[in-house]
Amino acid sequence: MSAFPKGFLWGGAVAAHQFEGGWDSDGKGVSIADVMTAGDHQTSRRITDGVKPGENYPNHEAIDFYHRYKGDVELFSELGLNCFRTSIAWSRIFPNGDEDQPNEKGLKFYDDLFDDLLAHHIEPVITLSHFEMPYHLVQAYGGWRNRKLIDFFVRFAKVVFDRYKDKVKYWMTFNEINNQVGMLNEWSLFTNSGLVIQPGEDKEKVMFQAAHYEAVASALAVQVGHKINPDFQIGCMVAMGPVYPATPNPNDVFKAERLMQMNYYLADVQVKGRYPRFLENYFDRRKFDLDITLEDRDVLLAGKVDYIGFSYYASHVIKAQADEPKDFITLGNNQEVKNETLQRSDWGWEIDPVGLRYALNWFSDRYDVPLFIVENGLGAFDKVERDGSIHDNYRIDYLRQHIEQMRLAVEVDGVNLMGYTPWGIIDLVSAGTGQMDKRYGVIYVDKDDQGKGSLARSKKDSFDWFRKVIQSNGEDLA
Ligand code: P53
Repeated sequence: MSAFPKGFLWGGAVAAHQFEGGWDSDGKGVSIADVMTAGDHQTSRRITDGVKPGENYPNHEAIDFYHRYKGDVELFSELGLNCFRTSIAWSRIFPNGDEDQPNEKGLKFYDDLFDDLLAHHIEPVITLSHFEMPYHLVQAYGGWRNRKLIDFFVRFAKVVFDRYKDKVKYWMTFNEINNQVGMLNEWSLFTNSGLVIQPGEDKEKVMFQAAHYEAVASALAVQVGHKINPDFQIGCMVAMGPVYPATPNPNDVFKAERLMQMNYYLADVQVKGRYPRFLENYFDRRKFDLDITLEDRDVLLAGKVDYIGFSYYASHVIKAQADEPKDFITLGNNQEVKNETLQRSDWGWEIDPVGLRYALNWFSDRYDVPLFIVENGLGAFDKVERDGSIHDNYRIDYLRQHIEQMRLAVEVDGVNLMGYTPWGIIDLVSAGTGQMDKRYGVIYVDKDDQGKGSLARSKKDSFDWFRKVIQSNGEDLA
């Protein structure tokens, strides 16, 4: 007997802008992902002022799923996935974001994709906004700093909920909505909210305002969605990286706890429908004077999500400073301490399977809603052997150890878990670095950081391994 319930969702996760390509096909507008260049280990991605000739934009072609999806869905089916998490590129449906009428060709693409998935008994799990808002909304409105974005988003949500109401049951509103809180850097402010901070602006205040409008938009979408189809399961999506204290010194312990409260306040807002007290107090003390109306508060309460979707890659360790500031802290503003008990990925992400069990328990204690692990995985270099095979034992080990912990959380801790969709089930463009060679997939794609390659797909060793895991409902991890 499996520890996992019957109907447990086993899938793979991707995001439109990281794998579709076809960035200007069939009327699609420019998205914020289309103006981000490729970076690497050393160099960050740059945000250009529109699409500029001569720059390398890895998302423009990505892995060309837009034109190859039928073959890829065949592979997903062979792998045995019973669900598949992707996102709808907002700029395919509303190319500029502020139109009254949607782009029919964009809608048609997802009709065809969802039909194809369903024909293969693969349930679509759909994120509405995954780092890909229309770029025009940045240029003309300043991104989510502007309250008007709520209407544009809700219009988009309503159109796709209506259109796909009989094809899609599982939804999420904003991908990793809390990255901007945890990192508070140029990249996260842009990818989460289309924010470009102007000289003299307080980025913290701008971020909290944008995140508030997003939370309101999410809550309105939840209400609209449930009206359109009461069977919809609509979740929030947060990035989870547990923060541990470096020592038992209570100052370290308290700092780690405060970082957790801060990093997950957007889960409070979306699951409980209200802000946590410490943050309300912080807004007051800082005199931010945010535009948070009484109506907004009603909307938040009336639009609580049905479940928490979250990503889990790594954990963090933090130490209090001698002159620790009393107030706002983000992980991004703090020196992280190396966790000597853990190994790191090639990109320096700490590999912590037990942290996944910790995370599941943390969410479970704090929020009484089902949980869904919608991203997890190891970004690594893969070597293609002369016969074309790829022996990615490191990836199998990573996934096995995480599934083992997930299983303990379900079996021993009684966590209510809906499913597991490892990230980048097919190799795709990294969000953080824009690289192709930071690979997560069990399906290899022949394309490198320079954009060269045939785009041919092939199976890694992890493909057969994961197929057996799914077939045995998580029992056979050998
Ligand atoms: P990449 C960290 C940094 C960048 C994106 O990340 C992240 C995270 C994890 O919190 O978010 C998610 O591609 C995101 C995906 C992304 C994946 O992590 O930088 O939802 O879009 O690709 C992995 O290795």
